[in-house]
Amino acid sequence: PFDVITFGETMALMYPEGSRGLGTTGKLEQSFGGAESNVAIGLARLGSKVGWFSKIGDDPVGAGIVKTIRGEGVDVSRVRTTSAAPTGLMLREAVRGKLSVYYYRAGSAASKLTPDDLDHDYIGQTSILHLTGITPALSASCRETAIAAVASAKRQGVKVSFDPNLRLKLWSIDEARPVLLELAAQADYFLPGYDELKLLYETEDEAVILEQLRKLPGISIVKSVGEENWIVNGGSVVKLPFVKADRVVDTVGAGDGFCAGFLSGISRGYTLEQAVRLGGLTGSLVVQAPGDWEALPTWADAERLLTGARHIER
Ligand code: KDG
Repeated sequence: PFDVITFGETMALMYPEGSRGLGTTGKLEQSFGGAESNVAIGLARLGSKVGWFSKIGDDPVGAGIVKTIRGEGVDVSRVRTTSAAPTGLMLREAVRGKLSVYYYRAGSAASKLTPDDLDHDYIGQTSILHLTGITPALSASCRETAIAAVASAKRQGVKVSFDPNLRLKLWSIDEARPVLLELAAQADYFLPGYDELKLLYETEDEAVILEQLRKLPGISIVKSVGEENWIVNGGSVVKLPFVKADRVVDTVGAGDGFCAGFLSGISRGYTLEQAVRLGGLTGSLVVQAPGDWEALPTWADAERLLTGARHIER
């Protein structure tokens, strides 16, 4: 049995060191990233039993991604490989403090996921299925796959966790809105960022946003409402302090780090508030190093930070 199973596209990631832009020649660092595998790695490091699946190309990049994710302790037994399309790629630069991501993923292997790639028995083996709004943005068949996976989870009594992860480079807000709101309505745990809610609900008005969240059947955990994170559960709203990072190097992956900590807390039987605190901590650690998942903590690290235990250098 698994605590969490998740699925979605993971791509090679390449970026120049420091503040050199991509429009010049020079060396690139190589890594990979994908919202759902970032969450899976975070969960595995925190000690949860987790599975991730996707479709990768029959290429060294795809094989390397799967090997590393397996090495992190994530079950990858349901990953599919296709020779009909390559593993996707993203490039990133941070020029004068401004981060930009460039996707080379149209027609990628993961965009070819179809509902037939779902192993329903596998989905039935987890307590929580986690997905993000990136998957339905990738292709019509990915959208069908996301919807079919949620239906499968619901049929089998598996809880659904959903992070909208709105990516406006993949689809317009008008295309995204109905799909993401429908998935939010299906979720037991809806994990949006506050800025995403403003776009989804077409308002800057906090009271209106709260009203919309209250109507959802599941629990909403809202990240980064200014200096707060919110837990909205029907009539109840709990506002917790946002955990500030000591230093910020690369903000990408913070939301996934939060989801990993939160879901790990839920799997440990934490209260919602405790789980949100753990999520805040893990999210704040991810941003302190380059890469989308590399700085995710182990359970030992997280526990030391949560309890303020002293680090013995030697
Ligand atoms: O949340 C971080 C992800 O956005 C990143 O790892 C890459 O999955 C990714 C995407 O589609 O942008």
